[in-house]
Amino acid sequence: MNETEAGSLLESLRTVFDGRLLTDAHDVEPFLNDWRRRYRGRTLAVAQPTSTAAVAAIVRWCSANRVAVVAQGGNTGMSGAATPDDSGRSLVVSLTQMSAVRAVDTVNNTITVEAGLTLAGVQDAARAADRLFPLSLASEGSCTIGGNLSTNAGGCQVLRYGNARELCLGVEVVTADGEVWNGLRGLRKDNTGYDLRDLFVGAEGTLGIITAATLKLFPQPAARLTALAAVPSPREALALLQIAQLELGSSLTAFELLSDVCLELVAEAFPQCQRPFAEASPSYVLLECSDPESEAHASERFERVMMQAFDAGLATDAVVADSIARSKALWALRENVSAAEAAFGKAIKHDIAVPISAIADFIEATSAAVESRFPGIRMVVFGHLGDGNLHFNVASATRFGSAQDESRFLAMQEDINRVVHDAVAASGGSISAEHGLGVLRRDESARYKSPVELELMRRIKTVLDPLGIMNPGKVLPPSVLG
Ligand code: FAD
Ligand code: 2HG
Ligand code: ZN
Repeated sequence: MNETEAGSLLESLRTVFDGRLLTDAHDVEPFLNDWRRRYRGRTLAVAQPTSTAAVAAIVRWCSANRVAVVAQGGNTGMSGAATPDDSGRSLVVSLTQMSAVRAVDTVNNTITVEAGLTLAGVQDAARAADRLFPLSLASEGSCTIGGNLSTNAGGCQVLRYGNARELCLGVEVVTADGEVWNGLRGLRKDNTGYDLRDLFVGAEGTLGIITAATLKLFPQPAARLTALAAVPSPREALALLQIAQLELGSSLTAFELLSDVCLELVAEAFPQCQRPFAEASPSYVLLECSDPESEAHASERFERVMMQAFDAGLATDAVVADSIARSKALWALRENVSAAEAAFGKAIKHDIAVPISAIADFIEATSAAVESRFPGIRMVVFGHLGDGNLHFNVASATRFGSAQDESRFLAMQEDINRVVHDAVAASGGSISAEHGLGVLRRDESARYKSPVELELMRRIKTVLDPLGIMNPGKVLPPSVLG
């Protein structure tokens, strides 16, 4: 699009939206790249509405002028879904100025918030009402609840509380033709036909814009205990999971796997975050127990788990955090893995789910297959073992010496994906457990879905967004949309 056309479109947009509109190249820059800096796009401008009515007016204008709408929250997504394409005929609609807490109901145990509130903001508002909002991601200081719902984010507490979809009772949405659907129901039971809420959750902004949500709240646990156990391999980690689930039941709120490479990267990038053991171990498990009674009760139960693990030779060492500071330090080892990996250079990421029973075999066989076929790489394997979700990332074994080195490495992505994703499909798994498809996994996903599933998705997309203006190029490939 040339400058004159862009100028007259912006002038026209101004007649329906008098709020904050960023057009200066410097101001717009942060909205044009994804967190991993794998994608870059262009935009007409960045609109920052402060009300649902303003979002609706903007989308109506986009629909009338055939301008694409790219909703953006904290821009922390891992699949390039919030980055506009390079046509320049997209408007980024940033929701971050819509961050009000609309209501807290401690009897119904619900909170209603605007989409641009950060996840940490939702957690804080819940805490202020003596409740827990359990969704928990390392990006929680920047990601927004609208982005969490639109990606159906997972994180470190899914084992006990479920993913974003399971925590959401209702949504308010601006549809692709600029209508407002108020679906902010705080009901645990509602069987009145097709579940529209669940269409918008996980849609990555391709069906509408979520402007507010009603979410479930839980009681705050009386105590939280965190431990890091050194284990010989993921197989022992899996056996430890079974013991922990039997002993702790629903008090087991996190069960995260880390390979030693992950801790090596974290220690290098964050010198204050060192392994708490004298000797390195091939793998580690980070466990969290949220106890409804007391810290003493939690400790007792945790001790039983660890004694059984040592007796059965499943764990070789363990530390239990005896203070909030120590617990935070253990969590930092886990939460800093992505940032440490990124500091080392770009990685080829896989966000896979397989049945938990298949996970140890999957890690062993698929790591060996990738390592033997692609010399010069190293596996960075970590994730939410308790949910059967691994970040099965492939990084370069050495730092990139030049941009060409990096491109050569990234050029292996398709071949590496084939090995990993074929193994996932053979295990009955999913190639995106929690990060969504965006552009990164759009074509990969279409490859593994059945024609019937793709056709149903195509029909949903074309009915809800007949002009194809909602985040085009994401989730479904053009070959499917026709
Ligand atoms: P954005 O990145 O801005 O957008 C993501 C997608 O949602 C895009 O398709 C966008 O168009 C759409 N969108 C955003 N807001 C709206 C809206 N209001 N209405 C409609 N569509 C919208 N993810 C996990 O699942 N688990 C993790 O453990 C996890 N850990 C992470 C750790 C780090 C360090 C980082 C950087 C990311 C991590 N993520 C994780 C990924 C990311 O934080 C999540 O996907 C998060 O849910 C994205 O929220 P956001 O507000 O940043 O969304
Ligand atoms: C996590 O679990 C996130 O830390 C990010 O989902 C995973 O960086 C990744 O691959
Ligand atoms: Zn994750």
